[in-house]
Amino acid sequence: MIGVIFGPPGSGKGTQATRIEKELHLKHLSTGDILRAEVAKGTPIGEKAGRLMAAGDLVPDALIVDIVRARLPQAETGAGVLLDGFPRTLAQARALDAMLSEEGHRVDVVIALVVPEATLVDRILHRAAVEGRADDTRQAIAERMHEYHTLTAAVLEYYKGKGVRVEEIDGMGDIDAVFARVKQALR
Ligand code: B4P
Repeated sequence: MIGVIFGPPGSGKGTQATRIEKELHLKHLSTGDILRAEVAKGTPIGEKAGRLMAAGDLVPDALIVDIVRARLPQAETGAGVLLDGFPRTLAQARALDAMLSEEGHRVDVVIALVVPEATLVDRILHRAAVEGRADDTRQAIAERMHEYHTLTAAVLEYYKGKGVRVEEIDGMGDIDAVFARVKQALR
């Protein structure tokens, strides 16, 4: 099973994906986590990505696609994979389809978390106070929202147009309440 967890910044993709991995045993593959690990290690990828991420910009498609291509086969050996934060552009979605179709696979389901923008900003600012993530500043948040609307939102329409099962989930309420809805949709 290949799933995608989708939504705007701060919608709880990473939060829910962690729960899904633990309880439903889908391997969680988060491009955001991978990039932050590269930044922390100070690799050439991290140096390039870190500047863009801190400004709230997406990193280049080619770099992200290489990262996913290198990790997907290993992730696919278990019960299934849950992609978190990828694909974030139409080019990434097409590249993912090409990668999967080489092995006779496809995206089976997209879980799309729906949360109003004011709540997204509140959540991210709350995280900023707790974790101090470089891209959780007001300016970077505004840029991340802009990138989401101009580049990422279209990915959902792309999957709907291809007839992939898209489950739009109310992402409001506490983490357990959202997870209960996600589980129901994945059943
Ligand atoms: P991500 O790591 O994907 O970050 P995100 O969209 O902000 O996070 P997410 O939606 O997972 O929110 P979370 O669960 O943490 O990307 C970061 C950056 O990496 C991007 O801006 C980009 O630069 C780069 N990048 C990553 N993938 C890329 C790609 N494919 N192409 C190009 N660039 C890419 O939740 C947020 C907060 O809300 C947390 O503090 C959480 O505790 C809280 N929260 C969650 N659910 C809640 C709930 N129900 N109630 C209250 N709070 C909740």
